[in-house]
Amino acid sequence: MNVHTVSTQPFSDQKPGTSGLRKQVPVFQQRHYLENFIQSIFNSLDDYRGKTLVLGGDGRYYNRTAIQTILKMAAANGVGRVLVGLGGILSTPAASCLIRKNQAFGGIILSASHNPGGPEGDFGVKFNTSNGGPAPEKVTSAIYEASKTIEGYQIIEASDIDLDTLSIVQLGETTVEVIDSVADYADLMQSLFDFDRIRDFMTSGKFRMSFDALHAVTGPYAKALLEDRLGAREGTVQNGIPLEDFGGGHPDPNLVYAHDLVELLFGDNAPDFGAASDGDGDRNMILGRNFFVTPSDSLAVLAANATLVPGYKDGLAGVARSMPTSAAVDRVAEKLGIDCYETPTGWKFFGNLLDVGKATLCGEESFGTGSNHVREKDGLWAVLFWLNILAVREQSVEDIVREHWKTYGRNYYSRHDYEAVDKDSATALMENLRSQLDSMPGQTFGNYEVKYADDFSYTDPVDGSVSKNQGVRIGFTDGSRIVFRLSGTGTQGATLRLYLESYEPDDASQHDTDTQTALADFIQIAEDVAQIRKHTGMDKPTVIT
Ligand code: G16
Repeated sequence: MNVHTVSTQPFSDQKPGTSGLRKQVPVFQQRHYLENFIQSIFNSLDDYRGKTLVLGGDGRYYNRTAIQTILKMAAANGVGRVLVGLGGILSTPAASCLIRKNQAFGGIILSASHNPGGPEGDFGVKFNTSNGGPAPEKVTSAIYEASKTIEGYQIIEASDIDLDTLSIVQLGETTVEVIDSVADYADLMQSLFDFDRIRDFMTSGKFRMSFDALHAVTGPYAKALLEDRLGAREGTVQNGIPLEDFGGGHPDPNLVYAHDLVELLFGDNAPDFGAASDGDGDRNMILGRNFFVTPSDSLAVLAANATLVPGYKDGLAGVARSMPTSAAVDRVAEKLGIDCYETPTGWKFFGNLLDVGKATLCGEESFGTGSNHVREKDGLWAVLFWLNILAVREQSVEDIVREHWKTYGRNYYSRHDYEAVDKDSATALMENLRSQLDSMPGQTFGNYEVKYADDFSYTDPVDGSVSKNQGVRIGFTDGSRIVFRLSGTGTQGATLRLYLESYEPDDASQHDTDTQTALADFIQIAEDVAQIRKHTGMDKPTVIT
């Protein structure tokens, strides 16, 4: 085998963020940039030689090039077997499923998630560990440390392999298997949900749905599951062919970027159910006819209805949500008498809770929901969960959510994003907020009294690790809340996220207010305490979800 050690110099910017290393494509195209990071992953691990690695990505620009390089580096570094998705395609949850099923030591997933793709768009590399989940902070820190001192990387000289044919080939001592990207994942879904019942419902003539894959990775998965296995009419899956630039769109399933689906569901003769997923298939948006389900409410509804679904019929061990996610699921947990955990933003923080069985369902306001079936959030899983509930309850999405609010109360919730803000200005805004925290408790703003104000810190209940500075929270005595944090996934400047939440108890007459109107007082308080306009130079958010 022809192994070369190529001399290189460290790059100073290879610190993984909320979800892997995400940069603009030209950054990854710099000489040795990708190779340095991949070698740093291998250098930070022990005990992987001779074992299995899962490899694939969301099909965005640079996916195929990177896969060929990584295969040759895996061979040079002594990986025993690499499972790579056909065409280089693997959704993030499918990769997690494969890692677990094949007892792989980990997976490398190539994706910048919901960020746009194409030659000027974003690219990313995530490393997942043997439980199938995103590498925890201690692993990403070790990779970063390795990237700061790297002097060379190893690669074999070999021809590119054919990624478009199911095959088993040798690359040096390493076996490379090009595998079906969809089958194992689809089988796992079929083991969790009542496919017979969903199929009957889907073909009953009483129900119509539309799924928008946004030209990203879920197209082939959604077609196989919804149209082939569940009998949805052909054409249910829109934009189902993954494209390198996602058709020029922004593969983020929210009200702004999935606008075609939103228009359809809010238009005349709308279908009963609409859903979309993101670049790498881990996010989801759920819509009913003329109705948007917030991700926080979606998590709460899934938790409250879990026993209707075969895979969860025995109930939930516990639930978990990220700190900025609304407390809607907390109220369900309280009623069910199960624990509810509040973690920092980032799916990696759910890993330990899922591994030791403290939580069964997890969710985030950023359109992520999932369970212990894999160790990633899972867009299509959430869609199938909703379909299973709809098939059993035979009510509209809106009726199900309204009944939920009647039982548990409504957590009005919204997120305001200020994108591409100057980094120093964003840091100054956060510092200014932090400097006010000690004096805030007891202060009143209009009708609201501050109960607590802090910078969220989390101690993992399983391994005791502590994660500090995870977002500034200002909580009021009536249960309302404002949270500020800077995104860890953006690639241009800084993105300020402002999360707003207010609680209206179980009086249905109070559940019809427009969300931004219901939150208007808190939007103003946020401006007063953080001086967002002054610091960002913007007079309104760039995205409201
Ligand atoms: C990633 C993480 C999520 C997180 C989200 C938002 O999602 O996996 O756990 O909630 O980023 O992060 P931020 O607010 O820091 O931008 P994805 O779908 O981009 O992998």
